Amino acid sequence: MPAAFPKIRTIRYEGPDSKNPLAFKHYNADELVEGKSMKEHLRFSVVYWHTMRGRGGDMFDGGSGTWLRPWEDGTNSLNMALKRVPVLFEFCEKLGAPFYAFHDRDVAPEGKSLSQTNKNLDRVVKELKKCQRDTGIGLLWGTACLFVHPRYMHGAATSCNADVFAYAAAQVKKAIEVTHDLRGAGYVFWGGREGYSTLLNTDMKRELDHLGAFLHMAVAHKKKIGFKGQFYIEPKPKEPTKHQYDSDAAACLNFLREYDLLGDLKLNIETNHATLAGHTMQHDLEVAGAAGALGSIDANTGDVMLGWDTDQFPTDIYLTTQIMLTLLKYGGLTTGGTNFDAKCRRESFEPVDLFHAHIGGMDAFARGLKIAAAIRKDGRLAEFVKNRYSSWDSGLGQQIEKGKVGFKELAQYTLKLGEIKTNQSGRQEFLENLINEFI
Ligand code: XLS
Ligand code: NI
Ligand code: NI
Repeated sequence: MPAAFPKIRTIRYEGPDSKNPLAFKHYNADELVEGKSMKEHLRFSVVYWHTMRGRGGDMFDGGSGTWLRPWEDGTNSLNMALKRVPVLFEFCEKLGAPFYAFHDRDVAPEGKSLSQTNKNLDRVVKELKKCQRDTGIGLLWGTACLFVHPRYMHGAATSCNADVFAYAAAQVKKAIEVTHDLRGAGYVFWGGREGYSTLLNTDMKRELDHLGAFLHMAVAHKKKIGFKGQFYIEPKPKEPTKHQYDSDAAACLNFLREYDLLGDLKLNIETNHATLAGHTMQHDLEVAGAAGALGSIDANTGDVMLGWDTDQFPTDIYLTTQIMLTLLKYGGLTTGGTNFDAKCRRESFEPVDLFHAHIGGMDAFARGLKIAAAIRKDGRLAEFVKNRYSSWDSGLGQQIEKGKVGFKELAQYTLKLGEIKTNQSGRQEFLENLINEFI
């Protein structure tokens, strides 16, 4: 098969002074940061859905794609699905991305029946396996598309229709099996339409119970087939439904705790989803990290002026610095990765734009990583935070943390102490300036 990107050679690191748009200025795969290579820290991943399947439609007239993809023949056939596989791997290889991620229906088309669909998937998985073997590129995570087909109009595991729940279970069973077969490092549950458009027709409690039961079945199947990859749940508050049940990191954690699933799933946090929920990415990462559930990230960004999931490539150094500060604080990515759930703008319609987009995202994360490491090495930020809480390190604070005192003792203490005199400045502006020293 002829190369899909014949004019593009392997993207190399040329350093910050390079003016070559097809070179990395900051991402230097083997460079060590805090004793680990950038490649290991960042574990970049390319998504099949935007990179291979997107057409460049938009929110206004979603149907009209603009993207030029010379290797596409205009069909959603099995044959085309097979031809697309080496294109993805050529792209990842030239980019130097060690991983990719997919939904079952991105890689292979639905057939006339579920068994035909499964056969299509098996055929393409064979091809994916071969390409993985030839290139050394691995599967970061697989997932099932439970939101495009009209059968899922009311949701999948939270559908009002039990047959739809069963269909979704059959689909996810297969998707976990092929992810296992491809040695995927993880499997993601993103509740495509698990939510509601109106409460007037919705039994929320029943739907949540069904979602809990569904995930328990998935965990049981994972154990049964011996899949060792990490399960993740991906928060998102809205779009396509008015309200998605996995609305943010805190809601997901509460759900997992309530249904006794906290030991089995971590979170895959996406920037644009966090901002749609009214949080920063760093906020949701901190929430997940504090609960020991920080698993993986979907790297993208929204547009501050637009209220939907625009899935743009991240280029903001402040954003990537904050992300990397929190990731490093919680020990970094292990099974997870930096998965570019992002797409080119509709006007960026040439194949080379895919390279510009990913190179920019990888460089932004490499800079974020280096800046975060420098801030940590400098130590002033951490020291400030530590000192801010110093009243808890000894005396009364320590006794409270150890659970040695109650309201009675605290009231006695306070009556003796009188008014608080010891509050210190929060120094927000000072700290913002400090971060800017490193940007
Ligand atoms: C959609 C989600 C989706 C998941 C995978 O907004 O980000 O792409 O990452 O199903
Ligand atoms: Ni995502
Ligand atoms: Ni998204």
